[in-house]
Amino acid sequence: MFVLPKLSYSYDSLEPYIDARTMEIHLTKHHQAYVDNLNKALSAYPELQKKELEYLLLNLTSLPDSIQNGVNNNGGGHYNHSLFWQMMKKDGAPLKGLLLTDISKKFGHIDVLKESFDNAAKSRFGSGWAWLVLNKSGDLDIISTANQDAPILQGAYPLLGLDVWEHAYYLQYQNRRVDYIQAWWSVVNWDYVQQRYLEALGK
Ligand code: MN3
Repeated sequence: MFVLPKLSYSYDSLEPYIDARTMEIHLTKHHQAYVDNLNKALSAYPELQKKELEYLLLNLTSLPDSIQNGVNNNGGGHYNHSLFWQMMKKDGAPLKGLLLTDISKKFGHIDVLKESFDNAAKSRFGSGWAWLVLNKSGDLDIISTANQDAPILQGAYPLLGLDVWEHAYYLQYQNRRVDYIQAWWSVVNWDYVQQRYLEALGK
């Protein structure tokens, strides 16, 4: 059975950028629903309940037809959000080190990466995510995914992701997605992003 992860910080830690009530509802209602519905989808398949989440997502088409959508949506939701919570923290340090060097090589400057990421987040129609990933060629790349599709479905390894579903910002920002995106940069946990990058490179 899959379980809701615990936050390593309190609901109000990310204020004033993301308010406590949004964090609480996002984790305990939205993320919890993905976990519950994933478990429900797998309830008739004890052998699948023992698999890792990544295995289930990467082998969707080998799962029983009747649960493929449920596992994609709810398994993807559980996967994406479990990363998302760790990708944020209060008073995170600015990015430095190898990832900053490689971003500068690839994009010219971290501000260019942010602009490109912002565009992916702003232009995602409806619900979805923006991501900084290592794509399947092993290059740093910006992508956007619809709904709860996980980046690993397209062979991309997620380094940093932003939830742009309305439930992630509507209480505080209403329809102002752009203001939410701008504020969110203040709570990015670059140490964690860097750690994921080094792990992906085997360093
Ligand atoms: Mn969400």
